[in-house]
Amino acid sequence: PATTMRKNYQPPAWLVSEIRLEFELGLELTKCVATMRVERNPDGDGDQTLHLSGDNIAVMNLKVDDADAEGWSMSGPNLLLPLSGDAHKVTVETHLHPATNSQLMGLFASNGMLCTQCEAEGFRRITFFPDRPDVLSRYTVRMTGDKATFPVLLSNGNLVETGENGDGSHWAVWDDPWLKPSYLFALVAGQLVANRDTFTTMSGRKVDLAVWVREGDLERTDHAMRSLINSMKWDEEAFGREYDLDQFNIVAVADFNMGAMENKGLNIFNTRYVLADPETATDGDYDGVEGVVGHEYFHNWSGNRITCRDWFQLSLKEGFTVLRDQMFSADMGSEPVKRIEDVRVLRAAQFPEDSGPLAHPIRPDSYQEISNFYTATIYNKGAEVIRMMHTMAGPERFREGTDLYFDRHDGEAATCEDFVKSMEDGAKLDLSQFRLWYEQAGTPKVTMHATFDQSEGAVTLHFTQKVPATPGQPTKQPMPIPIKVALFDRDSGTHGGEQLLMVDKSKADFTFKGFTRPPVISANRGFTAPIQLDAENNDDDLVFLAAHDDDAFARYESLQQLVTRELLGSIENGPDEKRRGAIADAMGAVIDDAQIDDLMRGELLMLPTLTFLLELAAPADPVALHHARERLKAHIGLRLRDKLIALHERASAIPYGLDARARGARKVKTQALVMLTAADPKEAAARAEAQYRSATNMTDRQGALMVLAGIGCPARSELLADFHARFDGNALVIDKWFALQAGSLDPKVLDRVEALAQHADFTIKNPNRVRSLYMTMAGNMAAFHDESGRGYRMIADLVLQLDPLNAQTAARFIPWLGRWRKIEPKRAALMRAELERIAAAPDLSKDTREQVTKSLD
Ligand code: B3K
Ligand code: ZN
Repeated sequence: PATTMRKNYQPPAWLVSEIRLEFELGLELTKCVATMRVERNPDGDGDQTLHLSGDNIAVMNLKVDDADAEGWSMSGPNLLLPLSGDAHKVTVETHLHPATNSQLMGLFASNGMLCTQCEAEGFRRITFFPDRPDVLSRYTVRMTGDKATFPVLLSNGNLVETGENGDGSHWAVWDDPWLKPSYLFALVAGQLVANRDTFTTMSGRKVDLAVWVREGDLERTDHAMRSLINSMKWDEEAFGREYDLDQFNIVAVADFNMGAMENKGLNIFNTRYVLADPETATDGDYDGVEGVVGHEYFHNWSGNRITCRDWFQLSLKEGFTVLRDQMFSADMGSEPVKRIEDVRVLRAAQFPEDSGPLAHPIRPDSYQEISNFYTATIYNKGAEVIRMMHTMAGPERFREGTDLYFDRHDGEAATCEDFVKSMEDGAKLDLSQFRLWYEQAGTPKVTMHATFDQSEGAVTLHFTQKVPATPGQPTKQPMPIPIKVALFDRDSGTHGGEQLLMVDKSKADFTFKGFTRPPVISANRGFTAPIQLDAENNDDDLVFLAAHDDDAFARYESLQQLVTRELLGSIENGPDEKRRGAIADAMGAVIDDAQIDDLMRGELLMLPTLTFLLELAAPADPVALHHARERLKAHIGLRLRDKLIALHERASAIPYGLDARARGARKVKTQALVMLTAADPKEAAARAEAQYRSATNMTDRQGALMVLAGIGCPARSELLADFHARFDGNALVIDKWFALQAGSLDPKVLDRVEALAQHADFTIKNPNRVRSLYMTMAGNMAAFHDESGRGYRMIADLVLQLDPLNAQTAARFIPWLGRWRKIEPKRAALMRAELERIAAAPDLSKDTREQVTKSLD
C-alpha cells in the first residue's frame, strides 16, 4: 500500500473557488451533481491535469464549461481531467447508495435518515474533488427529496431558500459564506425534531441554535443545549472567539464511527454525546456530552476558521482543541479533578501507544491510511504539548500567543509550525528546542535524585532524561521538559513556593539553599510534563506527600506511586506488610479528610489502571497483575471496612442533583462498594442490590450493577434481566447492558461475551454496539488475557468479520493485540499468532492492513 510522506507536500496545482452541490435524495439511490469553478493555483506546479479524488464512485456524466468533457481518464479510483485554460467550470454527476454504505464514510443511511461523514477522506465517496484540506471553497448546497421521508433538510452555513415541487417532494438551499475544505462538508436529511434556543454573541449577533434528534429523544437534549450555550460563552471569554453564522445545528446519529464531527455550522454527533437525562445517563456520560459538545464547537475556530494544510498537521486542530475542551470542562466543574481524569486517560491510552509498535510523533512523518492517526497521541499528547506552552508562558502570555495565531492565520490552511511561531512571537517564548516535541515520539523517561549538603544547607536535584527509541526513530535528542517542583519542610508540612524547572539536557542539576534538613520533594506537580518520572521518593516521603501536598494532583500522584510500587513489588516478592498498611492508612485518611470534596475523594481512592501498571511492569503477566490489584483492594477493604460502610451510608443519604456535592456523593458511593467487594463480597452484594433497587438515576444503578455483575450472587442475573427489560429499546442503555457484562470481574466473561454476540440485540452494523461488547472485553485484562488465548481469538475473529463492513472501526481493535511485546512470552506468542492470522486474510482494508503490519514488525 502507498505511503504518504510529510516531506513530499506539494501545493495543489488547481484550486476550487466555488462548488455547487445538487442532491436528489433517496435512501437507496441519491444523485449528486457537483459544479465547480476550478482555477489554476499560481503557487502550484503548473500541472495541466486536474486530479480529482474518488472512492467507490463512478462518473455518470462529466462536463467542462458545459460541453462533454474530453480526454479524461481514471487512475484507479481517481479522475484525471486535462484542462487547457486557467479557469473552467467542471460538472460531474455521481450516483450514491447510502443504504448499503456500511463504512459510514461519505453519505450513509442511519435509522431512515441520511447523513454524511467526510473527515478525513469521505468527501471523495460523494463526488470527485481535490479532497485535501488545503483546497478551500465556497459551498452552495441544494437538496431535493420526498417530504414525508426527509421533512428536515440541513447543510452547512445558512438556510437561504426552500420550496415545494408539488409532487410530494420539497427542496432547500444552504449557503456557507465561509471558505472551507471538503472534509467539513455535511448534509443531513430525515425525520428529526429540534430542541431550539438562541445565543447572542459578544458583538450582539443573535444565533439560532438547534439540537436535532429522533422524536422520542427530545426530552434528553437539554444538557447538550446547555453545554453548547456554555461553550459559546466560554470561548468568547477565555479565547475571545465569537461564533460567525446565524445558525448552529447539532444532529444526533445512532450509527457513527466516532464521537462527533465539527462540520461547519452543522455538527454531527454520535447519539452517545448528545442524549442525557438522569434516568439513562451517568455523571460520566453528562461530562462526556459537555466535553464533546465543547470540543466540536471550539473547532469552529481551531479547525474550521483555521484549518490544516495537510493531514500531518492534524494535531494542530486536534491537540489544541482537546486542550481547549479540557480547560472548558475544568472551568465548568473541578479543575484538579479534571486534571487527574485527563492524566489517567493519557496514561491508559497514550502511554501504551507511545511505547508500542504504532508509536508516532504528534506530527507524524508518514501514513498509509490517515484514519489510523486519529489517536491518543495526536489528540491527548498533542494537548499536553500545548499545555506545556501554557505552563511556560503563563495564562496571559499564552492568550497573547493564541490571539496572534488566530489573527495571523484566520482563513488559512495552516501548519503546526505556524502555531509554534505564533506562540514564539505572541507569548514571547523561545521554542527552538521545544519543536522536538513535534518531531520525536516516545514518552521521555526522567529520573530525579536529591542530595543534601548539610554544611551549605543546600539541596540539589539531579535530573536525567532519556527519550526511548520508537519505530523509525532509533536515537533521540534531549527535550526541554518543564517540571514544577516544591520542596516541603518535613515538620511544618509547608513549602516556600513552587518553581518551574526546565530540564533540557540529558543531565541537569538544580540547587536550592537555605535548608537545615533534607526536604521532601514534590515533582511534576499538576503533571506539567507528559513524562514517566521516577522521583526516587521513599515510602515515607510518599506517605507524607499523600497527606500534606497542597497540589491536589501531586497528592493523588503520591498515593498512586505508593500503590504502584506495592503492586509491582508484590508480583515479585509478595506483599510488603508495612507498605500495605501505609496505603490503607493513607486511604483511611482520605476517607476522613473533611478538607476535600467527594469528587476529589473518589479520585484519591481509585487504584491505578491495569494498562498503566502493565506499562511499568512489561513484559508482564497481566492476569497476575490483575490478581495483585484485587488482593490489594481486598486488603484495603478489610482494613477500612467500617469506614467504607459509613462512607457508603453517608453518601447514600444525599439526594440526587447535578451539583458537585451530589455528584461527588454518587462517585464515592460506588467507589466504596468496589473496595468492599474485594474484601466482603456478601456485604457488598447486599448493599449493591439495595442501591440498585432504590436507584433514582443511572449513576447509582449502573454502579450497583457493575459491582453485582462481578459477584456470583443470586441477584446478579435477576437484576441484569431487570435492567434489560427496564430500558428495552433505548440503544444507549442497552450498550451499557452489554458493556457491564463484558467488563465485569465475573470469571466466565468470555462465555458470556460469546453468548451476548448471539443476543437479538447484538448487531455488528452499529459501532456503538460493537464497541460496547468487544472493546470493553479487550480492555478487561483478566478476560482478554485469558491464558487459553480465547480472548485474543475472539477479537481477531471480530476484526476479520468487521473489516469488510467497517474498516475504520475494525482497525481500532488491532492495537490491543499489537501490545504483545508488553506481555509475557507465552501469551505474547498467542497474540502474535492472531495478528498473523489477520495479516494472512486476503483483501484486508488499507486501515487494518497498516495497523497489523506495523504491529507485527
Ligand atoms: N474531527 C473529528 C474526527 C474525525 C475522525 C475521522 N476518522 C472529530 C473531532 O476530533 O472533533
Ligand atoms: Zn476534534
